[in-house]
Amino acid sequence: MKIEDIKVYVTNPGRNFVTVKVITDEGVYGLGDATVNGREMAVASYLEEHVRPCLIGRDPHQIEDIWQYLYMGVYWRRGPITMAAIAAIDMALWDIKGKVANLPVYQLLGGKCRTGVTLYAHANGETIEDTLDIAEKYIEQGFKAIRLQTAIPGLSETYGVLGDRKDYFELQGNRPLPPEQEWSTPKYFELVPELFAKAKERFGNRAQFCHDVHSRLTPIESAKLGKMLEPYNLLFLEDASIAENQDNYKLIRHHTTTPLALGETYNTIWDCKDLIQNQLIDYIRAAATHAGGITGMKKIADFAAIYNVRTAPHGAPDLSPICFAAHMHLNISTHNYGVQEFVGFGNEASQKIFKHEMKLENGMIMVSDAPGLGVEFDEEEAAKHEYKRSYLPVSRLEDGTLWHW
Ligand code: GCO
Ligand code: MG
Repeated sequence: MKIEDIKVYVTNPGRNFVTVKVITDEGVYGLGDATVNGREMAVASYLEEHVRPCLIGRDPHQIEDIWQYLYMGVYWRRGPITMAAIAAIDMALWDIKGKVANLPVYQLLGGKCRTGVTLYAHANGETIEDTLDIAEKYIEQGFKAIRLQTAIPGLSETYGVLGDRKDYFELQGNRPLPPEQEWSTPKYFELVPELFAKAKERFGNRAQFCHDVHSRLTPIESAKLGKMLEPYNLLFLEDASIAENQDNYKLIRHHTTTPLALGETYNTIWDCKDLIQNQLIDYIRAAATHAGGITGMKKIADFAAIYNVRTAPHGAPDLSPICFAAHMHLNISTHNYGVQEFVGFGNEASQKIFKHEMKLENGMIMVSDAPGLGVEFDEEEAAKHEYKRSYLPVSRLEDGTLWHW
């Protein structure tokens, strides 16, 4: 079997997705997700110009060798664009292998370790009351874990909280220039402990809660927040501080027992090596699309297992259903899997493009037994939704100082 062609599609059913199709000379093809939010055309061009010509004629079954060829074999290793391109090819090759074997990918990864994949849902509200009302609906549907985010009083807009102004799926879907948002740690600190105190009061232990700081705090502020939230037994506190300097997490860890999660922007095992090895985090949030596909994720998960770190893959709307499916196969077959972020299956237009049989039951995904990854991509539907340049917002302190993502 040989790789005959590689096609790259950029489509915007409300937000941009980059999809790769690896076609073989035997008619079997595989799909992969290469979406890097706000940098979609960079990955598409990397794939078309720098990856496609090198892979035509190769044996698609040699997944590890092709992974190393694109990673170790190039002078410019790592980085989000390269690793998303590798990821998409890798997912497509696993998809092909599964289709040829007539087995779902999780069977090739070792088979099921659990009956279903536990998810956490998002409750994003304008007020604490709104947030908890949304959380209640998820608890009634059977979700056991929920992320709580509330708009910060006194700031014009809080990242990720849109009330009913816009669907979360389309958040940042069509912003041709980066919008700007404010940040204030003192205002945030007034709100967050109260949010979790009220959640605990209202729900007791009917569900576990987590929270995403989107790296807006300094290490000492993160340590303080972790301490303030200890009485509420969070599932985890995510991206409290940026960890370019991984020593930041030594300081945070030293001060708090609130579990810490990090790594949705990480691209390789090297980005999280020190954090995992020094047991400075509890959950690694790497995603298949951004950390080298199924092969890259397996390397990270196996390394994390020996340090008691569990996986909690990123599941924001900017990862396509192909990435989500790849996560399902990994999550069901990885012993040190923790929890999967879930924001729904996308809007109607997206569901017409990406078709699958993943079933949501009681806050869990029942993984599809379809051969390969189990996702179909409708090229005609995709062609109806053209790429639109779009950016995430930029964050500034109230005095105009540019601030962390
Ligand atoms: C998450 C992420 C998202 C990101 C988004 C950026 O945990 O789901 O932090 O909220 O903002 O993926 O593209
Ligand atoms: Mg996050």
